[in-house]
Amino acid sequence: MSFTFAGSSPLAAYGWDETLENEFTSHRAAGLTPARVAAVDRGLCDVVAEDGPARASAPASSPLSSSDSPGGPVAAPCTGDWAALRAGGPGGRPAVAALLPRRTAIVRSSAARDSRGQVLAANVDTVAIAVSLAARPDLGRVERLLALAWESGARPVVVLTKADRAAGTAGTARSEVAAAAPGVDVVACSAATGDGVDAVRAVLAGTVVLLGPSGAGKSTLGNALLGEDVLATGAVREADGKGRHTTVRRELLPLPGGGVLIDTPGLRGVGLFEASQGLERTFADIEELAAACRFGDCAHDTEPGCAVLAAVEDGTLPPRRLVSYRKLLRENAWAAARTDDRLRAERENRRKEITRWQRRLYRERGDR
Ligand SMILES: Nc1nc2c(ncn2[C@@H]2O[C@H](COP(=O)(O)OP(=O)(O)O)[C@@H](O)[C@H]2O)c(=O)[nH]1
Ligand SMILES: [Mg+2]
Ligand SMILES: [Zn+2]
Repeated sequence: MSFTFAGSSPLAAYGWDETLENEFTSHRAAGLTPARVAAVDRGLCDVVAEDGPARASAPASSPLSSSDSPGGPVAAPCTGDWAALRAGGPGGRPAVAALLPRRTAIVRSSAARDSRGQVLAANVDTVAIAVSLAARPDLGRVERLLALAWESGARPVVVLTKADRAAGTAGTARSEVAAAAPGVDVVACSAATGDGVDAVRAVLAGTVVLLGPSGAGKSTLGNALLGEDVLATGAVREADGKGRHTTVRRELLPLPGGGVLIDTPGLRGVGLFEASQGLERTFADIEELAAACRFGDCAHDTEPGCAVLAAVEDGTLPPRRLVSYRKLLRENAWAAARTDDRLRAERENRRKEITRWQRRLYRERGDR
């Protein structure tokens, strides 16, 4: 293999660049080849390799824990990862031998009862949060997804979908969403009529992931951006019958004007996972106000001289937003405490193991 110039790599359309090529040097030397992971299910993953799409075997999917180094040997591949493939793995398939370090990772708290994070997608540059204008926007969900997006290291944008169904409420919805998303581009479009799709295109860069609830119009917008109907949409799903929405399949496709699109199935609950910085960005307006509170540890509750409460009172800060901020902070702290408990338990187990090992060692010495 001799794709030493990244621009000439067949993976360039999938985001392969010079920096990645450099990071891959030792893998090349070891006879491995790069591939981007499109979807993962049950120990196998769909990848796009230099010679085209392939199905590769992957290490058992253990969710990434906070203590694992991202991209380290224990991390299971996820959509968007750059993998190093070894030819002729189990079953004659290529095998994922290593992952390149993740530039960004969208992590939510896993549905499982353990306290680990689950990586939804890796190496994402833009998180497009889809909000349907056909209903009243769920601002709390927007804020939750914004926190997840900011925390990942990617840049969030909000896409208001189905503008053709907004029925005169688009303006209100738009300003409400904008107030819930300070510093974030908010763009309205209709994939049905094509209105605003160019404006959406203009705020997307690099690898883009579409996030939002099922039915928000993500796949339909994805098809509009791709210029062809390749993603299964709601209508298709209904015709297909049940089951499709239960898959965790994610698609990764090159966009015509450059960049890569990752479509995701609707996410039911998205729990925050170690998202303190993401919350700070999401609620930058409140954080800024808080700097002017009389007390440094003001909880913006009943304290005198609270600048946040003053802003609520004079109408500059919607009370809903303060409630949402508190709720998400609490949830994040709770998840962090769970993680701490787990780490403590792991440390304790390790300590016990070492003690056992030492006892055995002493016993063996004593036997001699
Ligand atoms: N009127 C209208 N309907 C849309 C638009 N975009 C999507 N839909 C419909 O909304 C439903 C859900 O769309 P889909 O793209 O599958 O949503 P997803 O679950 O977020 O991927 C489908 O019936 C689409 O036809 C739009 O711009 N206008
Ligand atoms: Mg969809
Ligand atoms: Zn305060």
